[in-house]
Formats: sequence, structure tokens, C-alpha cells
Amino acid sequence: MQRVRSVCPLDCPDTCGLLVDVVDGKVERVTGNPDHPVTKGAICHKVRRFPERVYHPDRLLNPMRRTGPKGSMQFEQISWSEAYDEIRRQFDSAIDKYGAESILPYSFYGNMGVLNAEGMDRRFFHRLGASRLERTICNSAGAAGFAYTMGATAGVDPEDTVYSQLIVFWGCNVVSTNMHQMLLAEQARKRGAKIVVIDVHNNRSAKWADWFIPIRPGTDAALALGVMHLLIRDHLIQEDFVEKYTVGYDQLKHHVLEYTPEKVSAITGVSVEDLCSLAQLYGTTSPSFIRIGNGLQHHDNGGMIVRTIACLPALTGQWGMRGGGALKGNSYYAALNTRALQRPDLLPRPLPRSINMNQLGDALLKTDRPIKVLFVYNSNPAQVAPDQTKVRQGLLREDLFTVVHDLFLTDTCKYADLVLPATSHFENLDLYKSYWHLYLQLNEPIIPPIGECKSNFTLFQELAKVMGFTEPCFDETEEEMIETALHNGNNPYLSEISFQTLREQGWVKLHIDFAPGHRVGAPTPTGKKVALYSRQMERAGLAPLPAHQGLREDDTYPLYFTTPPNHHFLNSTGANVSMLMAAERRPTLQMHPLDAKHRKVEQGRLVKVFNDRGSIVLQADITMDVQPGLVIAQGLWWDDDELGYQSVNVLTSQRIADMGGGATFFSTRVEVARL
Ligand SMILES: Nc1nc2c(c(=O)[nH]1)N[C@H]1C(S)=C(S)[C@@H](COP(=O)(O)OP(=O)(O)OC[C@H]3O[C@@H](n4cnc5c(=O)[nH]c(N)nc54)[C@H](O)[C@@H]3O)O[C@H]1N2
Ligand SMILES: Nc1nc2c(c(=O)[nH]1)N[C@H]1C(S)=C(S)[C@@H](COP(=O)(O)OP(=O)(O)OC[C@H]3O[C@@H](n4cnc5c(=O)[nH]c(N)nc54)[C@H](O)[C@@H]3O)O[C@H]1N2
Ligand code: SF4
Ligand SMILES: [Mo]
Repeated sequence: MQRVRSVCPLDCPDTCGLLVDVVDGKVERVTGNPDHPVTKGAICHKVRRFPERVYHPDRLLNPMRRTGPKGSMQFEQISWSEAYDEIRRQFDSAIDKYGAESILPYSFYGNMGVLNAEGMDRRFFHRLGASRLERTICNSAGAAGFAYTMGATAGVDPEDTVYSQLIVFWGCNVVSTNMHQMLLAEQARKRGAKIVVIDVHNNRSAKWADWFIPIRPGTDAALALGVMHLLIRDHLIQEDFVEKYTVGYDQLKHHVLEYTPEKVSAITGVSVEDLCSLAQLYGTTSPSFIRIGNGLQHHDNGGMIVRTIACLPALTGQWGMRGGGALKGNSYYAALNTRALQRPDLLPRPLPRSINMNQLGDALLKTDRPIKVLFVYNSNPAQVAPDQTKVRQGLLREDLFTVVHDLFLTDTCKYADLVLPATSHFENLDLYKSYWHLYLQLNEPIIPPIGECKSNFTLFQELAKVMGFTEPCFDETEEEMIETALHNGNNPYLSEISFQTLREQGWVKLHIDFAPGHRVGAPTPTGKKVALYSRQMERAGLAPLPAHQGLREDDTYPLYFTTPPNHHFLNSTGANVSMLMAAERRPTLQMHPLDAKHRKVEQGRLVKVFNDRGSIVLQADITMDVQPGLVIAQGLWWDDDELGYQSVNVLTSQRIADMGGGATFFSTRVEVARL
């Protein structure tokens, strides 16, 4: 037996360091690496189950070609060279008749490795001149909002949060989605910290917290403005800090007068008493830390909500303190040399059009400048993209050629003309950064590729040859590409980090000087002042001051419908692993007893959940964990024909958030009827 280092490849902030037991060339056991400074030996159930996933009987082992109608899952095995010939033929024909823009790559972070998620693939599609994809499905509204206030998507070092005395998890279900932040908060709690969760439902994190504040969906900016109103009224502002490091305080002070406790309570559903206690607690506790989640920015007004919350730490001078501040994401610090890595200079001029991935359905269905070839990898759009009926109508088009590269026959593969088998990360070399902690990690292959699987890196390198691309960048090795990516002269935090040091040590912490003196001197990493009033937003046609803006989905349907991730799946990954499915039991709809009674719905019975976009069947779970007027379905399950189950994204909309082209999954409205 060999025990070797690895890295978790999943789209999860924790990016854990793993230890893997390999016996006779097979992955036997996966555990957390006890030496990794953040992982500290603890990992989630999802990844402990990885051996089951890697050797799953359904794992794709060979390329396959569709033999039945689209949607029928009928395929025949073919060779890689037949697959490449077919792709070349389809690319050539599309380019000939419609131009290279008629080809659309569709990918996300099913594997977070830099080379396999945003390396060789980008070079290939840039050189091809394909349509560009705006990768906006996850955090782009919130990232844009945070950056308007703070200059960049850069928060504090999460390891410092053990020193916090107050921790607010705001729209962030850490117990399920960021477990090491929960463990750090536990340490802070032992030192006397209080933990507050602000969420639309009583989720796992709310149950674990010291104080749960339920709030109506999409109203968090109003709550934050109410807190500001009270901080100012009760003289809890750190005037020195505000004067030195912020702009627009005078305008803000005047502006928040209108957000009286009564008004804020009416908008948010948070009682005046709770609002006052929250403001008092936040205004008098230091250091205080806010972890801003993804949940509250999957809304029409998600950018503004995050932009508004991000103003709070500056008002109480938190950025100056170890354990104080906020964190939405930390991707800014690990910025690699993307120009060298992805080679945007290979793009033709004028630049090809770009398509927002949240509007895949419309993009596939439009008839002028149509998409003729769709190339999917690292993503499962038939399940994760909004307005699923339209996505699938598009995927069913007879004149669309679809290639899907994945480890499994996902619901997206149902519609594929060609399915290509992908390696797992245990079979690849790659570089991993985290969007939360501050370590870069190297993942080395520990088993050979299974069956005829190829990594994304190899696939796109070989496709470049198939297409006759002769640029030397298509001959680079993985090691060379990692070295290239690490050489970013514009990023001081990467200095002295090389492939070699990563290979020797496994991980290296980014060189960021978080010393208090440094942080006080520059509250935002770009050295700018915190924008309480944002001229940048004004120029972009947005309200320059924080504000509450209502949700846009019309109220023909009475219930809000929120569909956050569940505990045991990672988006739709793992939703075919039997142990994980068993742990989640089955897809349910949580509803409040009053809403259930009104509709004569009984516990455990099937209900139809519907709106203008479609309808799905779920099992009712009547619970006080949700507020009246809101129903919740957790997890992105695969289709289940036996249960008659289709995914929640049948009901979500392609509407775009206020900033960053973000998705609005959680601003959905529905009606529920008993079956
Ligand atoms: N177990 C598990 N872990 C995961 C994932 C997974 O699928 N499963 N997915 C990964 C990915 S890609 C991401 S982006 C992150 C997401 O993880 P988080 O950042 O935690 O975001 P969500 O879980 O989407 O939503 C967090 C909470 O916000 C709540 N919420 C919804 N609307 C509002 C609102 O208007 N106001 C407030 N205050 N709360 C609201 C949701 O109900 C949910 O409880 O998790 C990552 N980790
Ligand atoms: N209703 C609703 N919808 C949501 C969300 C929600 O909370 N509610 N969350 C949204 C968010 S935050 C996100 S980030 C997206 C996530 O959406 P996706 O990124 O599509 O996530 P997954 O469903 O995990 O699909 C990833 C796929 O990549 C495959 N894969 C893994 N590794 C590799 C590899 O190395 N190569 C190739 N070719 N494939 C690989 C996996 O097997 C899996 O099928 O979903 C979004 N959709
Ligand atoms: S999914 Fe997240 S918590 Fe689980 S092992 Fe991977 S990085 Fe760690
Ligand atoms: Mo995400």
C-alpha cells in the first residue's frame, strides 16, 4: 500500500488536501490530509465516497456515438480516432456554412484544476474562434457587488477567523458548503465568539448557530441598511476609520435615514427587536467577521445585496483587525497569469460574440446566427442551468451537434451525439487554487487513466492537432503550463511559488502580508478606499449608494421557491452515487404547515410544483424550518423516470441579476398543488 497526497477537485471553497491509500494501483481509501493547515485531516462524506465514484460501474470508459433518437440514451462504442474524425467533420462543416461562432463551448468547474478547467480548453476554443462563454452561473453577481465596494474579490484570511468574537454567516450554509469555515468558527466559539446565521430557512448551519435570524428572500440589503441606520443613530460608527479609509460616508449617512427599523422590519420580516439586537451586537463586538454566501446573490438584486453587506465592516473599523472583516471570495489573491495560460491573443478580431451561460436555453433556440455545435465539459447543463425545458428543447434540435466530455452518462449526455470519457483527477496532473483559503496545491496523478479516459488537457491538446493548429502553445506539457501560470509579474502574492516548490511541499501559502499595520494602511487590496458611495457604479448606470431593490419575478405565483445545494451532493455531482443518494433519501419540497394546510397537502404526499415555465413532482415535507410563503427544494438531483422526478431547474428563470450577468435561481415563484 502507498499513501499519497492528492487535492479535492470539486467546486467547493475548502479545496482540501487529501491523503489517498493506493493498493495494487487502485484507490482504496480517501481521507483528509492531517498536515494540511486548513484541512487538518477532516473531509466531507462526498469525497470519502470517491473510490465508489472512480470505480463506479457506470463510469464512462470509451467514446460513444448516438444510435437512437436524441434523449433515448442509445449509444454504440467507437474509437477515439473515429470520434476525432467526426468532430473535425462537424467543426469544418459548421465553420464553412455559419462561421466558427456557430460553435459554443459550455463548461464550468466540475473539476477545479487550472489546466483542466481553464487552460488548454481556452487556448483551443480561442484559436478556433468559437463563441465565448460568460461563466456566470455561480458567484458573478456577488463578486461584482463585493468588488464595487472593496475594489476586488478579496477578503480576509479565513484562518484568522479563529480570533473573531462575532461571526455572521449571511446566506451561507457553511455546515454543508464550507465545512472548514465551520470548524474555524467552532474554535472561535470556544474563545467566546457568538455565531449568527441569517438565512431564508432553518438549515443545518442555522441549527448549529447561536442565533438564527430568518429573513424573506432577496431582502438582505434592507436588513444591512437597517443595521447601518442604527449604527449611525446609536453612535457605533468608528469615525476615525471611516474618515481615513472610506468615501461617501456623508451621503450614506443621509441616505440610510429612510431605512427605519419599522420600514426594514416590514420589508425583511425580521422583528424590530431582532434588528436592534443585531445592530447592537455588530456595533459593539470586535473583531467581527461576516462570511457572505452564494445563496443571497442568486437573486435579481444579488449584486446590490452583497455590495451593501460589504459596507458594514468598514463602518465599525473591522478591516484593521485580525479576525475582523468579511469574505465573499478570495480569488483575487491567487490570480494566475491568465494571458499566458489561456492565450486570449489567439482569438480572432473582431472578437467572437459572447453568450451568457445562464441563457443557454434561449441561445440554443434562436434561429439567427444559430449555434450548430455545442461542446460540453466540466458541467451538466441539462440539470444545472436555469429554465431547463428550454435548455432541453435546444438540446433536442436535430440540427445541433453536441459533444459531451464527462465521467458519467449525465442527463446532458442523453442529448449528445458524441460522448467522450473523462479521467478523474486521480489520473491527472494539475494545479489547484481555492476561492476561500490561501494555499496553492499541486495534484499529481496517482493511478493511470482508467479505460480509454482522457483528461480535458489531453483532449484539447489532441483536438488542436486534429484541427491542424500548429502554434507551439499546443505542445506545452502540463508542467510547463503550470510554470507559465505561476509566473504572473503583476501578482506579488505568487512570488517565489514554483512548480518545484509545489511538488516538494504539496501546497504553498500565498505571500500576503495581513499584518495589522499593513491592513490598516490599505483596507482594500488595491489600495483604494472602501466605496460607500461608488462612482464606478454611478458610471455603470447603477445606484451609487447601497439600496434595497425588490425582486422582479411577478407575483402571479404566490410562493417563493429557493433551491440551494444539499449536504451530500456537489451541485449535480455525486447524485448518482448510491451511498450519497441514500443519505439524501429523495427530492422533497419543504413547506410551512400554513401553506400546506391551505392547499390540503399532507406530509409525505406527492405535490405538483409549477409556474409558467413548467411543473415538477416532489414529496411534501411539512416543516416549521421554512417560513410561510416560501418553499424549498434542496439539491440538484438527476432525472428519475421511476419516481417521475425532474430537476428543480424546470422552474427557474434565465433572467439575469443586477450585476455580473449572474444567475437568479433563488428569485423564482411557484404554486403548489396536491396530486
Ligand atoms: N454540500 C455541498 N457543498 C457545496 C456545494 C454543493 O452543491 N453541496 N456547492 C458548492 C458551490 S458551487 C457553491 S457556489 C457553494 C454555495 O454555498 P453557499 O455559499 O452556502 O450558498 P448556497 O448553499 O447556495 O446558499 C446558502 C444559503 O442561502 C440561503 N438563501 C437563499 N436566498 C437567500 C436570501 O435572499 N437571503 C439569505 N440571507 N439567504 C438566502 C439558502 O437557502 C441557503 O441556505 O457551495 C459549494 N459547496
Ligand atoms: N437550482 C439551482 N441551480 C444551480 C445551483 C443552485 O443552487 N440551484 N447552483 C449553481 C451553481 S452555484 C453552480 S457552481 C452550478 C454548477 O454546475 P456544474 O458546474 O455543471 O456542476 P455539476 O453538476 O457538479 O457538474 C459538473 C460535471 O463535470 C463533470 N466532471 C468532473 N470532472 C471532470 C473532468 O475532469 N472533465 C470533464 N470533462 N468533466 C468532469 C462531473 O462528472 C459533472 O457531471 O450549478 C448552478 N445551478
Ligand atoms: S468537497 Fe469540499 S469539504 Fe469535501 S473534500 Fe472537497 S474541498 Fe473538502
Ligand atoms: Mo457555485
